[in-house]
Amino acid sequence: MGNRRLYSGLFYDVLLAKWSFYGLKPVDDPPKTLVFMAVQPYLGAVSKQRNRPKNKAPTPKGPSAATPPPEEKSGDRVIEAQFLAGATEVDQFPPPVMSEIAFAGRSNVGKSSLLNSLMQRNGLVRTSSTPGCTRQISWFEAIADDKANLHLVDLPGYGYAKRSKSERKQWAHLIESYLLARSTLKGVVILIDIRRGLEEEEKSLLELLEGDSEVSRAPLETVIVATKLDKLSNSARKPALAALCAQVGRPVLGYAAPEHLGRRPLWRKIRRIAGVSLLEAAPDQDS
Ligand SMILES: Nc1nc2c(ncn2[C@@H]2O[C@H](COP(=O)(O)OP(=O)(O)O)[C@@H](O)[C@H]2O)c(=O)[nH]1
Ligand SMILES: [Mg+2]
Repeated sequence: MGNRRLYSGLFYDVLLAKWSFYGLKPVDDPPKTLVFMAVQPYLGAVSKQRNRPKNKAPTPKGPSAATPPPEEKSGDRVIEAQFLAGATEVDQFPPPVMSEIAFAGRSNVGKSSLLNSLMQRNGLVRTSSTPGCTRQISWFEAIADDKANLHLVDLPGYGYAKRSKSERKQWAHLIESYLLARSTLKGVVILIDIRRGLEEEEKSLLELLEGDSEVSRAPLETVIVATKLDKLSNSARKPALAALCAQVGRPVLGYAAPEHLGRRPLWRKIRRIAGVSLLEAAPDQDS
């Protein structure tokens, strides 16, 4: 600022000197502040020029510099998720209009938490520390940032000892009607608590899906996910996953819902199974 005043003072003196050189005298002495205002834009340009670091080109101006690059749509981010329908009876099933991926596992295995984590929503699927709360099949819709649409289906938990025999029978009928006959069902994710390993219920579920039961739908893929990985120490995780892998005789994906650990590989896998993958060539990475 001091410099600017000095410059404007000098400019004023030069102006007066020029006038007197031509034998002129200013009729009205122009006030110094007016002269300062007149020369200020030039002084600004001079000081900007002086402050610019050497060897650095001036930043280009214009619309291209102001517009940020378009956001990359990886298909991994869920931009919309909602509850679609619930059914406790077969005749309440919604019409089969979109590829579906079902999630099965014993009560308290972490199914609701994993679904919330996958859909990147807190509390969309009700979680509970009391086993056996969910008695209905629930359909959810998740739309990814590349507009891919997936229907995720939460199956009621099994293996809850306090259920009556008739309730178990009703459960089996509901589940079997869905798993064996749903025309849009493309894959089933079976959740197993990493600390419990494979138990009778999971074995019979695999048998139901892959055995010679009478099915009226296309063949589907099964995915095994080990939940609550964070309950094990870092060093115990790998051996536990390897042991479960050997037990089920196929690859196992690990998951820890609180940290969303394992989300991306599972999300990409179910997208591929549902036939809405844009990422065939992209390698699976942990999130
Ligand atoms: N530490 C940990 N707790 C979990 C995880 N997933 C679920 N839980 C907890 O386990 C309990 C049952 O989870 P929920 O998702 O309701 O299980 P669901 O009955 O299979 O649907 C809840 O208290 C959750 O907070 C996980 O990955 N890590
Ligand atoms: Mg649940």
